[in-house]
Amino acid sequence: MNRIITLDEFIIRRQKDFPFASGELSGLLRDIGVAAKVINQEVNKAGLVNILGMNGSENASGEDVAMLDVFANDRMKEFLQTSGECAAIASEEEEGFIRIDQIEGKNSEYLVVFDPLDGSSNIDVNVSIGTIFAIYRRKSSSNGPIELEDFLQKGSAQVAAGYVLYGSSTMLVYTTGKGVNGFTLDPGIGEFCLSHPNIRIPQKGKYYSLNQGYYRSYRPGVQAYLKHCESVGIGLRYIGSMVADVHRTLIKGGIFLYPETKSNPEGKLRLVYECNPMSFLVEQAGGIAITTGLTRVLEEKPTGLHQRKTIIIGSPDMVNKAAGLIKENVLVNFE
Ligand code: P6P
Repeated sequence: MNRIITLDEFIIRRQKDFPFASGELSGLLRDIGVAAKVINQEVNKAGLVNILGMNGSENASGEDVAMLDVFANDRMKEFLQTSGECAAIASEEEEGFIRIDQIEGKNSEYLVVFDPLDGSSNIDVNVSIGTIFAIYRRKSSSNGPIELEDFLQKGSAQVAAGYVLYGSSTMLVYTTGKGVNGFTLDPGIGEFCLSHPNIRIPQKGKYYSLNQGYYRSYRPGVQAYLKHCESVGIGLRYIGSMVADVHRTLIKGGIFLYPETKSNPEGKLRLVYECNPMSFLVEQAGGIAITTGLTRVLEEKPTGLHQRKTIIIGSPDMVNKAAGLIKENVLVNFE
């Protein structure tokens, strides 16, 4: 039986990949791992305590906020603000970014962006939800304050990205740009243990994943791809929780799409908090992530923290097929 490798042990071992690493990035990843365990505790008993349901407020994107969203957001902020390893954070649940007072002598270069609980509309019906995070290095001079522009870097500038999936088991999957590794939480010892080393996305998969209910509002190229899937017997799997849908796509192969719709003409998912971290992970596992404009997601320059972006992400053969049909249909009028 192979020896258990915990997340902490793995992070420390991999620190040698960063010759000039001061241990800050390792510390940040460990802090996120602890926050994930605390959030997991609450998610797992959400049905038992009065933490389900909406808390009556709206987030920066004008969406109803669930009580568990607030709990997860508070925990992520608490662990990151006290970690001493990051200079500022930005949450999908908050309007703006939050500067962190540096501990005496510390001058951290790292920024963390996160969606504390993605898919929270599924909480009340016990469907998998997730936390998404990404880490950047500040661009502005370390003598001055963190600026908004530090958070509006292209996704290609991400130093690390990952997600926690609160599902049938709780998994943490992350990359620091040297491949993708997955860890499953062992509740018996309270540790994330290496369960999916060096994840590689299959060249193609059996499922496509998008909200079929919006078919009529998709552009002709996207509709052509859905017709292609139907003609060759590719099945539809859609959970409605990005972390769960992208995780299945990463492990089994497949394609996840959130194209523009009449109600979300720029797409629904946020570039900074959702599209960029997932695109970094999937590319690191050998997959492709593009917009419906056929541009690489990681090369899109964010114009704002809450900017939305279309996304087509997954197995190379399937994303390339979708891109080909979009290209062929680009001149067809979008009525
Ligand atoms: P729709 C969840 O609300 C979310 O932000 C993502 O996790 C998910 O992929 C998407 O929205 C689902 O959106 O419009 O299909 O309900």
